[in-house]
Amino acid sequence: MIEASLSSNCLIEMLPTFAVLDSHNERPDLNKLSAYRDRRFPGSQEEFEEALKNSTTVYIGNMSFYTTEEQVYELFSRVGEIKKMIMGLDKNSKTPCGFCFVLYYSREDTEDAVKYISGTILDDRPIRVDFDWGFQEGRQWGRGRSGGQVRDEYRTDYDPDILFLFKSKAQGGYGKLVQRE
Ligand code: GTA
Repeated sequence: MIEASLSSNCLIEMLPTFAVLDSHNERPDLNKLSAYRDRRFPGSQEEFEEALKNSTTVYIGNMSFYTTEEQVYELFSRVGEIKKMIMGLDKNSKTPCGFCFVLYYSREDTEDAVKYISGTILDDRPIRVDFDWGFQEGRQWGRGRSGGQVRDEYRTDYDPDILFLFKSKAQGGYGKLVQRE
């Protein structure tokens, strides 16, 4: 079990999270390995589920845009040795846009990352750790029309972390589509 720790770069609070969180409302979903279905997965639902069962890759969502690779490495290497880490980037600005993929060597470490790290606070945000079917070139880019993650375009709550998506701070950190209303 990971212990709570406070370091200069990274504030981590362990929460008792033992279930996968739903990708829409971030509530635990006890029946599924992942509530998320990648619409670009090149296969059937059965193949997708099989890939999730065997995968050694996790997706991390709801990250601060300011969290660094070093911070992610520091947290996720607590459950096992990391093979590779890929920060999610805005496809236009090429800057971090709130997600990341971590690839482990072992399935056990992958499961521990989902079990023990999902729901912890990293840079003041509860991160979501989800099983992933496997990283492929291209998946590091946000798929939203504005370049970032799709979810940020539909966000209806205020999020100070996404201020820099907009030209002026006065515009605030609501989702892009919400702002146009
Ligand atoms: N393993 O939960 C995930 C996950 N997410 C959210 C993204 N990725 C994920 N991988 C795993 N688990 O490689 C991966 C994608 C891609 C990269 C960037 O991260 O496979 P993206 O977020 O920009 O695009 O992905 P994606 O995932 O194709 O967008 P999608 O599925 O349309 O929507 C994602 C979320 O946005 C939804 O779950 C929902 O919360 C929100 N959303 C989408 N449409 C609406 C809408 N109309 N109204 C409100 N919310 C919406």
